Amino acid sequence: VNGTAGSGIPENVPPVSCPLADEPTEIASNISFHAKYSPHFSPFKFEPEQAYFSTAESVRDRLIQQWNETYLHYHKTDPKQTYYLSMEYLQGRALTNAIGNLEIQGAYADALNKLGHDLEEIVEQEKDAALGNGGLGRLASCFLDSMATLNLPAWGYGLRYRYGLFKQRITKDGQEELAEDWLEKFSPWEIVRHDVTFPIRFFGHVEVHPSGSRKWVGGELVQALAYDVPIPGYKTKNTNSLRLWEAKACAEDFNLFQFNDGQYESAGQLHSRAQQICAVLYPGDATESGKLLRLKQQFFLCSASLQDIIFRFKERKDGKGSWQWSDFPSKVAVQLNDTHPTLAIPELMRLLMDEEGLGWDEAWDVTTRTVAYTNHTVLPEALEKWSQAVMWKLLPRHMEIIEEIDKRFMAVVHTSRTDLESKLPSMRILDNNPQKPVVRMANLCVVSSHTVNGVAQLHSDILKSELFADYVSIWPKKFQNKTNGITPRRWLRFCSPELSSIITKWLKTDQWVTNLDLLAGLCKFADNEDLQNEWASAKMANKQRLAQYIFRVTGESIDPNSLFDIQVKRIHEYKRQLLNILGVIYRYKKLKGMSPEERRKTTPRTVMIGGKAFATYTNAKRIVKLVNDVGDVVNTDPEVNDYLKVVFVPNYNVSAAEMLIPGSELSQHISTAGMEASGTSNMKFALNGCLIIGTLDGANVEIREEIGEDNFFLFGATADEVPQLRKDRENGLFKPDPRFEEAKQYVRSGAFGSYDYNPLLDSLEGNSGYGRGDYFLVGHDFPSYMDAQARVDEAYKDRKRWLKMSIMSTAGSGKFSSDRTIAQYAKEIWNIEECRVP
Ligand code: GPQ
Repeated sequence: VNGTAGSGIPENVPPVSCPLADEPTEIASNISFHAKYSPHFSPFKFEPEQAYFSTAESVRDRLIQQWNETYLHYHKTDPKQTYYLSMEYLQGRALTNAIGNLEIQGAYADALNKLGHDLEEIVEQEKDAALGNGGLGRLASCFLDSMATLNLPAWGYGLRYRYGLFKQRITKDGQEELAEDWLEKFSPWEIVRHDVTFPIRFFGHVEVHPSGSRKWVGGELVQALAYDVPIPGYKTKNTNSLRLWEAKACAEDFNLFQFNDGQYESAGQLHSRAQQICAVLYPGDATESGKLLRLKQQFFLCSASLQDIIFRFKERKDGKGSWQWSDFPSKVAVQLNDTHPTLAIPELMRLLMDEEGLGWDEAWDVTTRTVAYTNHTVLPEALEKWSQAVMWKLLPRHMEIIEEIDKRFMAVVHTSRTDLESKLPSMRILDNNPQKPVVRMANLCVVSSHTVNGVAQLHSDILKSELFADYVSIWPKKFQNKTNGITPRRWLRFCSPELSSIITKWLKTDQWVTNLDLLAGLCKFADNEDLQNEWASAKMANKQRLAQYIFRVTGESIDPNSLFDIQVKRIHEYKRQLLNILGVIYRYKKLKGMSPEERRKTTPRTVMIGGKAFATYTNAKRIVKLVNDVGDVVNTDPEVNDYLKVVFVPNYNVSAAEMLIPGSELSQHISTAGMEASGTSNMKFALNGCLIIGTLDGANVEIREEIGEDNFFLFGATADEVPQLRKDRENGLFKPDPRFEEAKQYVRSGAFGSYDYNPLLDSLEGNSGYGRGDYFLVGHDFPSYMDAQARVDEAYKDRKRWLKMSIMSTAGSGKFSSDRTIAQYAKEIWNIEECRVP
């Protein structure tokens, strides 16, 4: 097991002593050992790239040691374990995080100096592992960090995409997408487990035996092969795993006869088909083949992970007396990260019934006591629905099982809840609309999970009162809230060492890194002049570092004395980057109309906007283009550019966030109320002493409660007002603010170039309908947004007041540690406990 002594290696062979010294000289020899004997590059070259890979391999030696100890300890103790199933992980870089968590940062920096390198430069060599799109994927990665730090026996399961999230390049036409080759060289953070493989079936048919038992046979088989990524906890030996599956064809699938006959393509057909499965994160689903591939990916993750989970359940029980399937839920918790891994439900049912011989009732009892589901959105277009026809073709046995679950659910309502009969058509799992029969994955999750949770209080309330309201009366205790969180290690301790030292100094402890509530201790110093000065100088250092970064990636010089105002997140109409840029446009127009004297009285600002637009999302791409066009005009306008700069930050990713967030002073979280389930960057910004301008949406509500309403720039409609505002609009009752009209008109006039922005602006006009009639209420919220921005400008002029607000933001961020979130999942959903490696 894991190649560890004590699990297969004969006792009389002494274990290899691993060179895990803490002295910089010894670390330097270990790094140079790897440079010499890990055969990735030609010898005699030790440039930053080689230095990075050898350093990573040297750190990995330590991780493997801890990892094996963790594995053995869990094996011995046999606690209940959690398996987190997610189609996405946004891990970012691993080196700084690993040496930070192991507390060997200083020694490694010294060692690299001895070798003629600089740690800060070396860490920049690493490519981001971007196996996710945005918030949901980054949340999964923060959760892994907290699970290890809290010594919880908990694993992540995901897919090893060959190409992660695309790389964004900005051209004169706007966003261009390029393949992101994170494995171009190789990743030192993954270890292939050649002994961990499972067969995965697609297509085929169901065979019925005379006994009545059913079996899925035929079709095509591919192998799932495990790659493990170590997840070290902070200041603990516990090192968990993120297991990523890769798809491989079986050797016998290669048709040597055809190949030797010169038919090269058909000879390797099954191989290339297997490779497609993990080729890219989120294959475009505009075509039928794209949809089928995405469904294959989801099933591949679920089937491989569940076969592995069942294998381990049986394995660790071996030799420890008898075990029963009914024990499974007391040893295994499976968490579904949104509906993407829903197929885990029918797959677990299938494995239990068809492979292990359980009856329906027993299998259903085990499944429903094992699986829990997290919902991350209420946007109707993001609720997954799979065509029944496609499902019957790809997964015939699973469709039988889903039909049976649906039938039994209906029977329960028919017999015991006649009051809900009229709701049944929308509550059912199958939507048998003859035009387009589909499976509603969220409904399948709600019916089959023991717990369903939302990701912020407001979102969880909306789930209970709207999306899942009809189910609440059947299972009132099933629904919970787990407000999201972020790891304070990556998002403060490591990305802002300057601010971290100040916090440690004033709190007289560094315990806040694992007990974030201690930050509240800063409140009583918020007015203290010494703290304020130290705080300001750390912020300034971070702003300068950010300014250099912006210069490097855009060529634009920005002034660290201006207010740094940042909005970075996926580009989406509901997140309203358009509201931001229209506000900027209005500000620009006013500045242009001012006398030089008046301009000097304004608060100089640098507005940074960054984020990726989904490749086929036209309006999102238009927004990216507009921000760039506005930047081109404003930044080259000598009348104005001392007072306003607009920068589009290209290729926003985890590493860019680690640079942007510490250098921010104001950040925008301005979604239409009720539409952002939680948001998590809002928490990262607040933790770093950045003030928020925002709506009462998602976790903003709780952030404002924690840091105090005086320290939050609030504007906009509330979630309860939104439906009525949309109705008013349909009834022609909306009266636009003249400032809003002026901003739009300015764009239409061609002030920002000849690109046709009319279709984008038209989405803000009219009276009704999604994408028309200003569904996202940009026009409604514009005046209150501009008023809030005016309050920001005023507050920034008062340095003392601003610094106090900044300190209060950090001080009030304790609740938003993912350690708190994960401790709640562990206790209230998974029922697992700490299992600390001695
Ligand atoms: N989210 Cl359903 C994603 O990033 N991707 C998705 O597919 C779905 C949700 C986000 C959501 O929009 C944010 O409000 C949350 O903060 C985030 O998930 C994590 O819960």
